Amino acid sequence: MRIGLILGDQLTHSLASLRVLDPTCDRILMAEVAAEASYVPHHPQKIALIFSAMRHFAAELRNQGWQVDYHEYDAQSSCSTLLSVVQSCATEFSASAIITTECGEYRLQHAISNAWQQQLGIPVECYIDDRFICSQAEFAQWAQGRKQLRMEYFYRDMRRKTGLLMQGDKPEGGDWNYDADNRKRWNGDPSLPDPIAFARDDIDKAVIKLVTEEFSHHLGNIDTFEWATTRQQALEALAHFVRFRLPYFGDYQDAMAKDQHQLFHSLLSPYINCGLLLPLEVCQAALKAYEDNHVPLNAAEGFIRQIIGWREYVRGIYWLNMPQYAHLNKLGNTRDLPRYYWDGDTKMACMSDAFKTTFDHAYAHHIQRLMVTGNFALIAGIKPEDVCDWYLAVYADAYDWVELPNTLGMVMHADGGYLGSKPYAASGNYIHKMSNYCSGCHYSVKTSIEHDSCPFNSLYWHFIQRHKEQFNGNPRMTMIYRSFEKMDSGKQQAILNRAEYLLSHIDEL
Ligand code: FAD
Ligand code: DLZ
Ligand code: SF4
Repeated sequence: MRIGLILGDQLTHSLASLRVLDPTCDRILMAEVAAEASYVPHHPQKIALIFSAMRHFAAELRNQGWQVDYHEYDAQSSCSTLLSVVQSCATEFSASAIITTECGEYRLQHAISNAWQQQLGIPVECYIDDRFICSQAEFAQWAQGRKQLRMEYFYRDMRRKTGLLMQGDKPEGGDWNYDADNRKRWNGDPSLPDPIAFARDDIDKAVIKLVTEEFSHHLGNIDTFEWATTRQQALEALAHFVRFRLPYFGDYQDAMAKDQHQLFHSLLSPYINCGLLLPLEVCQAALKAYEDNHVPLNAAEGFIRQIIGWREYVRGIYWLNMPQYAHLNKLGNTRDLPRYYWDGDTKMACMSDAFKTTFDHAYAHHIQRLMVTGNFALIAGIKPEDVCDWYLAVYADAYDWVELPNTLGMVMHADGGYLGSKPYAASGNYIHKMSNYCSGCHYSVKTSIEHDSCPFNSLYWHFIQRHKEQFNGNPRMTMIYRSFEKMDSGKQQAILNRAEYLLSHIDEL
């Protein structure tokens, strides 16, 4: 008798390890444990989503005839780690082996592959997680010998591999990428569809009660929990997105609007990451909508690129470079994360809205993460490890393998430009162009050196100047340095002084 361990982000019926196990003689083990639920202070909604989805998945497996041992969360339990639960189950049933599928996170995979077999005294087998389109080995092969890794070229290979939006060996429509069409500001038209809502069953209710009792000291509200917790519901969320939002996804992909956290985004990442939805089936749904003339090419391509492009690319980068990647700090940042990342209380309207949606929904869309809270952390020089811990804690979709490259690489440029060629630093002007935040803000986006000037404006130039040595030679940044040099020296100094003042009063902004 073997034990198949299914983790909280492996809730997929076609999972590799489930395919090798035999329901007539093997057992499945799933466990809610303190070690996983609190290695960072996960948002209560993330814990509730995982626990409830795990319980529903266990029930589905039982209905299919599997013998499932399910360890419910108990703060007093002597089994507070996955290893201790596995050990106790293996002893109880005299298991001959433990069967696993590759973990998403290095932390746990490292422990399983290096220590578990010895600690348990029985073989621990680990199967490749083929829910991903590109395996770790395939990515390593792709990266080998390249001077620079660029998502765009990787993405084209994934298009060729999957055949998504391909006409023979040519990209559909003639171009690989329609990003240039995806930069519209949203002014209320087209109107937003109603969000999808799900009825709560007894499992959801019990989990929400448990999480409220045990994890309310973690940052974030649980009362606004709206997530799907079964595959069936996640499929409904996918269909709802494709029907109502995908048509506009491309055009408004970079837009932001106060009190509108979803806009035309899918909110599917938590389901894809925990296994309720498969990345390929999500892309196929978008492709079908395009083939049915329900959505334009820039929407389908933009959406598919995020999944078979960015999502697979960051995973490849993660596994190629862990564990050292997590400690990179190539810009030498030393500043602590400002207070408002934890309490949301700031006069900066864009930041305040991003924090509110984060705490209320365990979600913020990509541009809020990248160009508001991320951009601020970048230009203010916050320690990358602190920023990464924050992003890992606060989002329902956050797992180290996807959060870390996005935060440390894409946002903080702490890998020195390994993941992306140019830092995503921007002044308030970018936020003003893409949102309606600035008109309701305490600060003025039009000025840089007054007492009420937008903090992003002077911090942006301070960032550019303090990292002149790193970026001066970057051809994509030549224009930026030229614009600063064109300012008279009095203005330059006033901007840098204002930024210095803001940095020394950072918690008060
Ligand atoms: P949509 O805008 O609808 O996009 C569709 C899908 O594309 C997403 O569901 C997701 O699966 C995928 N996707 C889009 N962009 C990325 C990306 N850059 N990397 C990987 N997948 C992408 N995404 C996570 O899944 N988990 C994280 O922990 C995470 N942390 C991030 C941290 C920072 C600082 C930044 C800038 C981005 C992060 N992202 C993360 C990427 C992206 O912001 C989210 O995937 C996206 O906001 C999820 O919302 P959605 O499902 O509505 O996405
Ligand atoms: C995110 C999460 C949480 C909050 N809790 C659990 C848990 O109790 N049990 C479990 O198996 N998985 C959990 N997860 C997901 C894990 O963190 C994830 O499986 C590992 O990090 C490996 O990627
Ligand atoms: Fe954000 Fe600056 Fe605009 Fe205020 S003025 S909303 S701080 S960009």
